Order: sequence, then C-alpha cells, then structure tokens
Amino acid sequence: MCLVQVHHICRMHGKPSRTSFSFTEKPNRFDGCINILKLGNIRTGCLGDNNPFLFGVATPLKKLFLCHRLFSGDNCKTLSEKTYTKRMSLLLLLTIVALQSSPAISDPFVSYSGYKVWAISPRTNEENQFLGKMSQQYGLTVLREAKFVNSSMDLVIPPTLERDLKNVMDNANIPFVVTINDLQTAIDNQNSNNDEIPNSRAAAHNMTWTNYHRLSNIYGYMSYLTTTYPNLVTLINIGISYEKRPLYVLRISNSSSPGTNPAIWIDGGIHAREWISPATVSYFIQQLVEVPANAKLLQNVDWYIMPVMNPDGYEYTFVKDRLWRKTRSLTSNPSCPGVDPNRNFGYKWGGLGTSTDPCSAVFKGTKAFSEPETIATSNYILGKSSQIKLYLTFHSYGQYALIPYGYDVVYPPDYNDMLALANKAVSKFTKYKFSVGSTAALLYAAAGGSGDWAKSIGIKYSYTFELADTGANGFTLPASQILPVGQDFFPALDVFATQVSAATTTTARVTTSKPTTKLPTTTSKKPTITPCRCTCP
Ligand code: 0X9
Ligand code: ZN
Repeated sequence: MCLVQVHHICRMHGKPSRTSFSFTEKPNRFDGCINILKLGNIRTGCLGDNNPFLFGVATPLKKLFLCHRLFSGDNCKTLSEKTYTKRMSLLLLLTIVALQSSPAISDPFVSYSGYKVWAISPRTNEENQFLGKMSQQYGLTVLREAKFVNSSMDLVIPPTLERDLKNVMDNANIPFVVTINDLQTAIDNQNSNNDEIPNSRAAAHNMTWTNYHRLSNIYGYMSYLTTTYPNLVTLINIGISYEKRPLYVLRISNSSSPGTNPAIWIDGGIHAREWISPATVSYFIQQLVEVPANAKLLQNVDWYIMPVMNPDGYEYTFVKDRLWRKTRSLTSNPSCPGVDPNRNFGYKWGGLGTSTDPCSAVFKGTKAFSEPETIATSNYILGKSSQIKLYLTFHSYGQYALIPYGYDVVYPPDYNDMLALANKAVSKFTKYKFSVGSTAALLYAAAGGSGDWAKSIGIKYSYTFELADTGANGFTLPASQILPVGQDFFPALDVFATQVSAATTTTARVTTSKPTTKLPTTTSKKPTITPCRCTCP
C-alpha cells in the first residue's frame, strides 16, 4: 500500500526544488502509485521550497528512500516496508493538516481568472514590431508569434493591464479580436475533472482519449502495453529528466529481430502546455498496438514513439501553471527556470528566433543540448540514425505541416521530395485543414528545433506538425477533440509507413536556392522510477 508518493525530491545545487506529491491508494505496475485520490478539494500540487513536511521517495520496492526531518534527520534513510508504512501513515495525517492550513498549498495553481486572449493580425512590419515591443514591455505571455503581416499573434491579457493595453492598441490603431474571454474558464473546461479516477479498481491502466492525462497514466499505459504485448512492444528508458523523471520511448515492432527494419520516430510533448500532442501521440500508440486492422502499418517498419519528451514541464502544467512551455531546469536567474527544448537542439543552435535571456519563453539554454531531455533524446536517435528514415514531432497549435529548415529561410536540396510526401499525408485529412511548407517561410525563423536537427543528421524526411486548432481554443483545446484530431491524422501514418518501408537514407546538403515547386502549398520493460539521492534541507 503506497500512501504518498513524492516526486522531485532532489535538491539541486544545495537548494530544494519544489516538491510535488500525490496521494495514492494502490500499487501501480511501475511505481506503486497510480490511482491518485483527491482529498476533498485539495488537488495534487506543490509544496513550497521550505515546507518541512515531505521530502522523500516512496516506492513499493522493499527498499524505500525516505528523507524527512521528522524521521530521518539530515540524511536519506533506507527503511523497511513496515517502518515506512507506519511512518508514512503519520506523515499523511501531518500533511493533510499542513495542506489545510497553508494557503500556498490549498491553491497551488497559477490562476488565469479574468485573463483574456487577444488575437492580433499586424497589417505591416511596423505593426508587427510594435506588437513585439509592447508584449515585451508589458511582460505579456505570447501564445503564438505572428510571423508576417496578416498572421495572428495571440497574447494573454491580464485583467490589470486590459484597460491600458486597449488604449495602447487604440492609439496605435491596431484592431484585435478577443478569442478567449476568460482563460481560467477555458482551462477549467478543457478536461473533465475525473482524469485521475480509474475506470475501475481492477483496470489494467487508466488511459483514455476523452481526457488529457497526467504523466503517470501515460507511462502506466506504456507499461501495460509492454507486459500485454511483449512480442510487439518494448519500453526503453533513454534517460532521466532534470527533475529525475524517466524518459520513455516505446518501440513497436513485429519483426523477429527488432531494430533491423527501417523505422519511424515520433515524439510529442516537447512543449509542456501543448497537451494535444502527448494525447495524439499516445493515441497513435494505441492504434498501432491494439487495433489488429492497423497491423499493416507494422509490415517492414519499426516505430519508436516518445509521447512526452519534456515530462517535468508537462507535469508542471497540471500542478502549477497551465501555460508553462519549457523544461524545468535551473538557470542563471533563480526566478526564471527552464529552457525551450525546441531551441536547444544542436543544429544552428542560438540563431534566429532564440533568446539568451532565461526569462524568455524561447531561451536557448547555455549550450546546445544543455537539457537532459534533449541530450538523451538526440543520443538515442543518433544511435538509431541508420534505421530511422522519418522523423515526426508533434506540437500545437496552428495546423501546420512544417518542413526544414526553420533556422532561416533555407531549403534542403531534397525539399521537393519532402513537400510531396507531406502533401500526400495531409491529403488524408478530412476534418482539419493543414498548411504545408518550409518552417521559416511559413511560420517564423527559429533555430535549434528538433526537426532541423533530425534533418541535419541525415534523416531524409523530417516534419514538425502543429496540431489543432487555429486559435479558437489554442492550448486549451477541449478534451472532446482528442479523438477527432487523432482519428483525422492517423491515416497519414500509413502514407509515411508506405514511404519508409522502401526508403534509403540520403544525407542532405544545404542550399539557399528555392525549389521549383510552388510555395507554400495549402491543402485542405517494465519501467522503474529510480530513487535519486537526496539530502534534507
Ligand atoms: O516555436 C516552436 O518551437 C514551434 N511552434 S510552437 O508554437 N509549438 O512553439 C515551431 C517549431 C518549428 N521548427 C523550427 N523552427 N525549427
Ligand atoms: Zn511547440
């Protein structure tokens, strides 16, 4: 029986990181804690840095790491299961009291109550520059950058600034549309609140595609598939995140010698707040593994699928700030953690569309692959680079199929091959209309993206997909759209699989000459959580 699971317990650089925890009622296959209870209206959240109540790792293993002032003094101790259970029961009581008396804990979320989202389409370059300066000056959260004139820039407008900003916009004579009237309401309505209540006590996993799920449910599902379909599915731990969460890749292969077929790599969740990405990528896993009619997609093709590349950021969007984008690593500015993982890959790192400021949403990090998440992923892909013929990375929002390069308006020599395949893929969509084209030409220039890096190591076909929608809901796309998005996209995987099963690797050279095709084209094994060493503050 696991009563409390504590995450993020490592004190980095001698400073305690935030400690998040969840109350659990029964052992899970991989970490002992999957069924998260809601205690009254207390939600899973973060304890403050100085909270003395919980610092430790509880797992169902015989050896339990517990690090708590009340019990173990200054050092982590390994306790027997019995001692642990007794102590944790006491700790649970103490924690409930602490939770109920602490305002910081009873409401641990960043509230967007009264916040609006404005969509603004600059009509000239001057207007675009003006908006960039305005959002910087007022410290506004930018949900979407406007690349060019007439594309939309989406901004979060706090209630305290609304009147001032209206005046600024009126004076500058720039029109805007309110797309989300109350962001907190949109956040509250995005997911039904029974996310963490299992279907039944006997359920083998808690994954669904009618809700957005916490990491434990996604990883629990990957674990379930591995034990249920051992001849098809392998769970690979490719490293650990900054906050010591495992980084998991699922290999799906029906080959008697997996690792020899040409392969497709798929990742999601690079950006924490883009919830539709892990949801869609995990839907692909479900379809490929559990739907026999899709077995043809596994003929001669292996799949490597990583639904959540940035697990720390993803969890943070559930427990603290729904709009968090980056990783959660410490930076030179203690008030501004996190690196943009999609500016941290090592091709043209630090170029256009990146920032040296840790407080920026597009902070590039201190060096290429400074983040444990990006270095682990890239090393794993490099190790399989002769096998992987196609790279797909899923983001949101905007409904774009983006082709390298994104670091600048530069086209690889085989751009037209990439464009033709992308057009074939998006022609399968019936519900969501995607724009297809060169990243920097269609969206904006941004260096250090994973799609550029994948292309640079010789993976011929590399695409960044920005899933639904085009701004009406943005990152708060309701959970009722997970299935429509996944179902609309899935047939495109068949197009990719068909291409790859006959593919040979071509290493691309860079050219700045524009291709002949018209641009842009618009068409309609058992995981474990490794306890980390910790010291009490
Ligand atoms: O800016 C990004 O990283 C992506 N858009 S998002 O809204 N999901 O943040 C676009 C990435 C495109 N790829 C490159 N610029 N290399
Ligand atoms: Zn993204």
